[in-house]
Amino acid sequence: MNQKQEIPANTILKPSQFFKITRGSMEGSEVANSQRTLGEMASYYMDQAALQKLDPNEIIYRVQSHMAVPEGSPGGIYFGTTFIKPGQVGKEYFMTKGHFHSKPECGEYYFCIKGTGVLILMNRQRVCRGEHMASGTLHYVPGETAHRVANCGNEELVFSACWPSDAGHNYEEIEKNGFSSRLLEHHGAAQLVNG
Ligand code: PAN
Ligand code: ZN
Repeated sequence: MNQKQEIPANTILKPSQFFKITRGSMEGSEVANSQRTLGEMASYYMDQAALQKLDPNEIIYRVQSHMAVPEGSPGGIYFGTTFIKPGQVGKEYFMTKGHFHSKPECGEYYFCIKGTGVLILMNRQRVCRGEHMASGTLHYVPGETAHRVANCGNEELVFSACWPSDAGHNYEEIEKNGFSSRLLEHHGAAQLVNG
């Protein structure tokens, strides 16, 4: 997929990959797609009784990505868009799994295309903070910081990201210990709450 044919000097190529700015969607032969269902993320949510009433096959979020170099290559960068459905498991908003990077010092940019949400950041001391996301917000995720996004709006939340090709994803730590705070609905508003 990533093997490029030799291109004669001075050729001006037609674009082959596309990023639809207003929608965040990506198109092109090199765009990869993945998705996460509620069932795959069951252990991530607090309210297991509420979870049992929902369809485990429901897709909570999907990711499109363009990874121009093999995974793990030093010096490259990746680009992707995440689409998170609106919804809740009990009081907890639909969210991504969240992760530290396997190469923990690697940072990342997130920027919001549409919808509203909160970027939840947790440092190595397990202290969390949030940043509001809405169309046009730009977020820098520093190294050594776990990151997760929750959709607290009524429409799909779409954000794009750019990260180093050798950052990798360490999901295990979050799968085991979670984040120290959750984004919960309280009287109609989103709040970060310990637990
Ligand atoms: C993003 C995330 C994407 C999905 O591209 O991978 O939003 O979230 P999870 O990977 O936590 O399921 C990113 O942070 N890349 O490094
Ligand atoms: Zn990341």
